[in-house]
Amino acid sequence: KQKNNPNQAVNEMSIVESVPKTLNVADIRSHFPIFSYPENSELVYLDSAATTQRPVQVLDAVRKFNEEYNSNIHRAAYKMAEKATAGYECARLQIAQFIGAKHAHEIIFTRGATEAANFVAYGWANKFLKPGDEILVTELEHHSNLVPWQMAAKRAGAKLKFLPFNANGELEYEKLDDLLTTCTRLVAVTHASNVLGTRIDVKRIIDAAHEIGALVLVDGAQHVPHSPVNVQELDADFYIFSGHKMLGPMGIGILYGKEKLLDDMDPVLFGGSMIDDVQYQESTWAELPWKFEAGTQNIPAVIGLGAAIDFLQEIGLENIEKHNDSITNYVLNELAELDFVTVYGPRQNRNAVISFSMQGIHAHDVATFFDNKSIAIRSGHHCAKIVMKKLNVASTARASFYLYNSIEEADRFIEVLKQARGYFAKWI
Ligand code: C6P
Repeated sequence: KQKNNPNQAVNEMSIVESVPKTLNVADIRSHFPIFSYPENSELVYLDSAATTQRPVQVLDAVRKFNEEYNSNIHRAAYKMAEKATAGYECARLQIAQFIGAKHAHEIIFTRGATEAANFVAYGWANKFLKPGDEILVTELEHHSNLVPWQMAAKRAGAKLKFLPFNANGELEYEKLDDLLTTCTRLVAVTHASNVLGTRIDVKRIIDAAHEIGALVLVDGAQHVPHSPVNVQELDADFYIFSGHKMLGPMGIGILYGKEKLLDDMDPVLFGGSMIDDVQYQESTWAELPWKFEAGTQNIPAVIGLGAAIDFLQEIGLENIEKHNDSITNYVLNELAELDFVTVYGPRQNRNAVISFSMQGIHAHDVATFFDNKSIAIRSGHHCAKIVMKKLNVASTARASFYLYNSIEEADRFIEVLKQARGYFAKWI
């Protein structure tokens, strides 16, 4: 079932009256075929921080490309390939506008946020990082915005330093002044923690880093799907995120970089499409953005990501943020009543990602119990082992909510949590 205008849903009251609503969840859900698939009739999907579901508009855009104009871009003289090229480049422009970039050529397509971080770690750090230089990361980073910097620091003989978080899950911003030195070349920081939900004041970090001449890479993988972002207002030097966490297809991500920085960087992948000229022993590189896009790209995924952005914009990121905040507050209030649950992360100013432990029960057992009740949550270290070490746990269970989750689903989550307590009681 395809509705034409998801925007109609905005600001309508939903079925549950007790919580302020900004989205009509039932209407939103009707755009997501996965929820009407018979096998998923009971599904409560609470793992959107890992990957989001896709609306029919995105699936259609990908299918249309494959069925109607599948062809390679930038290299053919026939109309169908021109259409594919136009779709691909329009999506780039759309993404540039979506995150407030100055130029479309500052948007580089990658496989995901992970590959985008690695592009900077190889293309920028390999070229500019010297022995004795410093990179500052935070203890909240996902491995994708940590391990590339560990490796880059090792390759260059540079030092990796950490901005800690406190017991509340907030960064200790007051330590920035001490940690940023004249040797700091790059700060790599997440915009929102995928474990604790903490929203980071990246503007404060960017301003402090720029004062001493360091660059800042922001990992927006958990921020872009949930809140508006403007890379120029932030003055971020690099900004990375993944399409599949924002209703788009898998296998597509974005590296945003300021024009001058991308121009100065070396390409990371070499081959077709990224050259200007090729001689027997030497080659020169195409201009931005193509210098970084070697080989045939994931063209349908780019076009699908464009459709995902259309969908998000029709609903409005502000409305999505309000909806997520209201569900998060609701669940946190309910959890606060349960003495057998430990919730990690700040109480306020946080994303709809709720990591928790149940007294005496392993996180994987909790997740399996939920799965048996058709509720999909994640358990494990969430690719953030430093966070786990700091919390002194091996793993947590994690429920994450998005625009298609309802208060009824939140209630079901709480109800099953209570059932789990009863079920496991005999072993505790
Ligand atoms: N976090 C999660 O369940 P990729 O895999 O490249 O699309 O995204 C990596 C990534 C980078 N930064 C942050 C903050 C992330 O949360 C993620 C992906 C998923 O939390 C999978 S581990």
